[in-house]
Formats: sequence, C-alpha cells, structure tokens
Amino acid sequence: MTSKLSNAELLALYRQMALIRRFEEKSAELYAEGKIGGFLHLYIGEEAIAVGACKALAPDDHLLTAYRDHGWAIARGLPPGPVMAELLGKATGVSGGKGGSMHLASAAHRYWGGHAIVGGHLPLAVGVGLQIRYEALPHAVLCVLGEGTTNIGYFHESMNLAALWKLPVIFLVENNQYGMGTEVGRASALTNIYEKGCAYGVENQQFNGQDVVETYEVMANALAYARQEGPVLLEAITYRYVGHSMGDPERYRTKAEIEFWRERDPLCRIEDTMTAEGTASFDDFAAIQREVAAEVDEIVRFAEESPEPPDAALWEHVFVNPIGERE
Ligand SMILES: Cc1ncc(C[n+]2csc(CCOP(=O)(O)OP(=O)(O)O)c2C)c(N)n1
Repeated sequence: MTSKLSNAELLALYRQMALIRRFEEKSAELYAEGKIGGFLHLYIGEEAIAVGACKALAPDDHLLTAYRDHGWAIARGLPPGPVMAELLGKATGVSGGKGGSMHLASAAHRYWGGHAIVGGHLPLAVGVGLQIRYEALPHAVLCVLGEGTTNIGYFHESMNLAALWKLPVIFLVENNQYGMGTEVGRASALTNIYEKGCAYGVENQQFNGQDVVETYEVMANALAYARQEGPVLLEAITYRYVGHSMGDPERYRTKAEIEFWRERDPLCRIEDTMTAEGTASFDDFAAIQREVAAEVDEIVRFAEESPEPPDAALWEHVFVNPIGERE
C-alpha cells in the first residue's frame, strides 16, 4: 500500500470504515430485537469500497446504489443518525421513515438511492449521465452494483447506451463472490466481471476492494477518465462476512472461506501497514474504535427516541397522475 494520502487522511478513512462496521453491527442487533422491519442487507467486510470511492467523488458528482446501501450513505456524508432513524422507520429518517433500509436517499448529497430491484438503478444512472453530457456539465455518476447484477438485461442495455453516448458513468461492481446463495461461477459465464466491459468497448479494470487506498486511487483515475472520455467498468474484489440479508442460513459456504477473507480485512490492512511503518500505534486504533462505539450509541439513541411519522405522512410524496383521474 503506497499512497499519496497523508497519515491524517488514512486515519480518517480508517475511522469511517470503523464507523460503518459498528453501525452495521448495531443494525443487526436492532433487527434481532424486532426494531427494524423488512429486509436488512449488511455491508460488513466491504467497507473499503464505499469509503475509498467516496473520497474520490466531488460534491457535485452523483451516486446510485442497490439495497446494500447503509455504508454508501454514510461514506457519502449523509448524517448517520438520520440514516439509522430511516432503518427504524422514524420521521427523522433521511427518507422520512417511509423508505427503510433499501431506500436511503438525499438530494442534497446527490445520492439517488438505495434501489431494491436488482439492476433497476442502472438505466437511471445512464439517464443522469445523459443529462450531464446534454448540458455539458463537468460531473460524473457512480453507479454501484453487485456481480450478480451483471447477468441482468439492464446491465447490458445500460453499458451499451453509456458507451454509445460516451456518458460519464462509472459502473462499480462489488464482486463479493455471491448473489444471495449463488457463487459467481454458477451464474456468470465470465467470472472476471470487468471483462464484460470489452463487449461494449468500455474501459475496464479489476482491483482489490479490501484496500481502501487502492480503491481511492482507482476511482480517482476512473473519474478523471469518465469526465473526459466516457464510461468505465470497475470490479472490486471483496467479500461479505455476514449473510446476504438477515436470516440467511449460509449453507452455501464454509467457515474456512469466511476466515480466509477475514484475514484480508480492510481495517486490519490499515492497522498492519501503519503500525509497521510506525505512522500509528495500536493504541491510536483502539482510541478510534472507542470513539466510534460511543458515536454509534448516540446514533442509536437519536433514532430510538425519534417519533414515528404522523398518519398524515401517508398522503405525502405520493405521485398522482391527474390525467388518469375520473370525475
Ligand atoms: C429484478 C430482481 N430479481 C431478483 C431479486 C432478488 N434478489 C435480491 S438481491 C439478489 C442478488 C443480487 O446479487 P448481487 O448483484 O451480486 O448483489 P449483492 O447482494 O451480492 O450485493 C437477488 C437475486 C430482486 N431484488 N430484483
């Protein structure tokens, strides 16, 4: 891990990853207590991708993700208290408590969700990219998806149009090895997902998604290319330590496999490198972990003490087509 980032920047990236991990661990507890409804997909193990990628994004760039979105929301700068409140369905949630875990969004952060339909957000990302080119704006779009999503029609339609119109869209595949319980090689003809870019003449690259610095550097280069030239397909090699969603019996993999990946943990990677270089000590990391634990306790308190949305909120933000209305 060689880097142009300062020690302070590296520690800030570590802190963000630690915050996301703690946030996710607490979410699992709250889910088990019945305080979070619906589905809950955790990001534990994959934190370096969101944190490294969001460091490279400019404030005016756009971000769209699938349902494994808590880490992305926090890395993009959405306040974690209202993110947790959204998971609990509270009025203070980022989506007013009406979206829940899979529908985090914030126009102020140009974070357009949080999408539950596999691949559904890819054409939307292309639409945002088209607007940017149409208005000759300097921005880019980051569209995050799982490797399973690259087998869906939307992926191919989106890659085709993004390439044809040279849109500033980065398709970032988080290859965590499984789509629900299906291992990548059992569902995809190509297991090097980045090679799918070749079919559309799209620039492509694979990288180590467990390395936050590498992620940042790859993203920074891809963004510069996308703004000038056109789309990029990136594949981050990663792993989720926990089930696809809560209640996944995980019969499709072994404990040894999980252990193999835990040894490549993105937080430990920074700890090991910085302590070996003498730029930080294990005490420094322990202090950050304590701070983050206290911060997440406060986040949970805020969310739990927040009110439910009022009944009248049922009638807000509902799209009605007046042309279709009958007398
Ligand atoms: C159109 C559609 N088909 C099926 C599902 C059910 N489903 C939810 S997640 C998922 C697996 C997606 O895997 P991947 O894209 O690799 O993302 P990951 O969960 O690994 O982050 C499936 C099939 C869905 N939500 N939408």
